[in-house]
Amino acid sequence: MSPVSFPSTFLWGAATSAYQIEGAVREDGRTPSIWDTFAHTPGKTAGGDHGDVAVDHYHRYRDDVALMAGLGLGAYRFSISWSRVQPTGRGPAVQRGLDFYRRLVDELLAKDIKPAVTLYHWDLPQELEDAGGWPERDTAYRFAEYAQIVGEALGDRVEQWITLNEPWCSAFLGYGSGVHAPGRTEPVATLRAAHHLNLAHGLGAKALRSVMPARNTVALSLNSSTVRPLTQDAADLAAARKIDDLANGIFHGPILHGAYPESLFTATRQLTDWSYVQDGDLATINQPLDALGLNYYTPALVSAAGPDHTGPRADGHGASEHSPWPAADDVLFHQPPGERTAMGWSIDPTGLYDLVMRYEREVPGLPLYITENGAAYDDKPDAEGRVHDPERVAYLHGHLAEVRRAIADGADVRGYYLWSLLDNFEWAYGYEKRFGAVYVDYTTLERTPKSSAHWYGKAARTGTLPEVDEVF
Ligand code: IFM
Repeated sequence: MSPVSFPSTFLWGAATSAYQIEGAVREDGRTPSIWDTFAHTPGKTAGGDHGDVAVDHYHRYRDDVALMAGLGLGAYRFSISWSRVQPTGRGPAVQRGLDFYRRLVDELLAKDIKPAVTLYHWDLPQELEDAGGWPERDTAYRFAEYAQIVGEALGDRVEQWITLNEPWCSAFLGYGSGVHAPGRTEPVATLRAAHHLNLAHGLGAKALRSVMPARNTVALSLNSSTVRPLTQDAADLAAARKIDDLANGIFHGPILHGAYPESLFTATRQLTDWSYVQDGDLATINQPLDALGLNYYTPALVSAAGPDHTGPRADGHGASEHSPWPAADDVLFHQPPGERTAMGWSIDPTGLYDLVMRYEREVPGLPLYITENGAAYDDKPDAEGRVHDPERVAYLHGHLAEVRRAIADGADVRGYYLWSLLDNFEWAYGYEKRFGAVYVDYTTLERTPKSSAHWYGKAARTGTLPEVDEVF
């Protein structure tokens, strides 16, 4: 295989999120988020796992930054815990909470690692959920207030800003299938939540810009799906179109183009009249963006279910008798052929290429970042304590090569954030699924870079992908 080189300005990063790594859930004024509540509810996470300690990044952040610096990474994407900053989800900020992020950013800058802040990675303050959560409009205004506070505190030293991470998961898994916090299973609330997350993005972007230097960039990260029809039959194409609207159009439509797809309204008409979309909302949501973040893991393969189908409609988003997809009982999800990761997700790097090229065409001129990509495997240390993860190296190589192909074909992809820097709390799967390039021993919390970390570090330092079988 020939070497694959990237532009010299390409950003090589790693990503994490607050609840998945920080721990210290009761320190310095932090209060419970919906994930604290959910994870402590029996039966909601594998093994009853929770983020109380997680990988203790709150206390070990200096070591974690040093690890990144040692590998040669140029950027780090992390999220802010809202309830560390505003324990009730409203009102004045707790400076001790903000101070943690000031220290983290200073540490990153001192090591020449560019910080990228995500404001919301799924951990809504519990008090806001008690007031109705994302299905309620007020949550979007609360988010704007929070965005302004964080923008004021860190806008002088953080240039890259991301409002929301994967709002699809917040809405569809949190309020639809209930496999994520807050665990509600209400189809209409799912669509209301999606709209209010969109509104929060627009209001948040405006709030950030009102307090930050103009050089800073504002984006959001979407887990945009590559949705493939099982066949080219009209019914399967219609099924793919419906899922594309519910996965992509519901966010990209208003955010990038200022309108929801008409076909989305048609498909969900039996559930809702969308009257919660108020005058002026679409203009607010349709803020100019400086970049778009794409998170990609696996494509979706769908077909029409047929009137008599009664079997499972599994879509790889966790076990629930409730579908995350409102008004889509007529759609079936299929396991794509080929190899899978430990999540059961099929490995298809061309899905990333297709996604990038789609958005290059849909929003030409808008810089793109891969803000998450990676894989879970059942990693274990060998007798010498080393962790070899050739499958992850192959996964990263395959996907990065497709990013490079997209760049060669004209896509403006500026950077890539590996998910994830460290093994961490994988939501409903608890600590069972390891996504890290760095292995964490959950008894001692000791960190050991896996071979993929060394492989990726070399890619970052040289701007060229090492061979997949290079030994580290
Ligand atoms: O761990 C998650 C992350 O929080 C959001 N994107 C997908 C990852 C893997 O499931």
